[in-house]
Amino acid sequence: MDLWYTEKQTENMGLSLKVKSLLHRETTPYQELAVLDTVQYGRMLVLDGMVQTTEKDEYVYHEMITHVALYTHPNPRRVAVVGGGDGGAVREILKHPSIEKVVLAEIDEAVIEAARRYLPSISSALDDPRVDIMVGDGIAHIKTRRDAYDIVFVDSTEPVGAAVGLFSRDFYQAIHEALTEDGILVAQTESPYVNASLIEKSFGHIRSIFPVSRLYLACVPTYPTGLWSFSLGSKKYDPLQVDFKARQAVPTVYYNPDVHRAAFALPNFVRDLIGEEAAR
Ligand code: AG3
Repeated sequence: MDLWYTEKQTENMGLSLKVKSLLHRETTPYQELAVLDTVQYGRMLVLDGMVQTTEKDEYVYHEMITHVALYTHPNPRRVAVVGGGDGGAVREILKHPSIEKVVLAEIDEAVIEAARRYLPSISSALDDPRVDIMVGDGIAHIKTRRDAYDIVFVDSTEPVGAAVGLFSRDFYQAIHEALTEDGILVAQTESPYVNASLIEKSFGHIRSIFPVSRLYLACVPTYPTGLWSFSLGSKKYDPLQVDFKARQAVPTVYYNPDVHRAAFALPNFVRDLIGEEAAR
């Protein structure tokens, strides 16, 4: 008998994956958590019915949410990840030799535990001595910091439940204050096909706060529509002016300097979304 899991991504569209087994399921204080073993993508973390990451395609999202800013900043030493309890972003960040401290602010301890137990290839770096795990409200944590981080990554779930505040102007402003004078913010901002208004709003907030703001894209097979956006706000450095020759390459599966540059090439409908007046 075949077992299938379907994420109903919108009212009219879904992603269906053939399931080998259900490894874990629990209701945490924040959400419903499940780990499924799928034929196509290996083990997969699902929160409130939404696919967060899979063993086989996680590298795209985790490399792209991290390395773009990590290469844009000439010497990233102290960084924070808000959300990201699976540890994938932390693993990528620690590939950069300049990193001294990564603070992971995850609200739901059960996500960290499930990742440690069922997704070791993603969570392996959580035990690194440079990582400080802070289980609690990332917004509250960021609001207590001043001039503390070179980069803040917002590796959130969709804007529902506890994550709504992670897309607000207020939070981006607090990140601006928690960053050093040449700091950078990167936030995952969903699909331009089905979350256009979220991108418009979130990117608009970031643009109104940071002197340099850029939207970039990556192809994540298991997320709704497969096309995913990231919003970057920077106090000083422009991600389009990176001197890659001055930097050592880190081992990656998706990211490289050409992909870095190409990720900022936006289709016209995405340009329109963020009101970018570029030559056509
Ligand atoms: N965060 C973004 C996942 C959004 C997926 N949405 C969905 N499946 N409807 C992923 C966190 C990984 N560290």
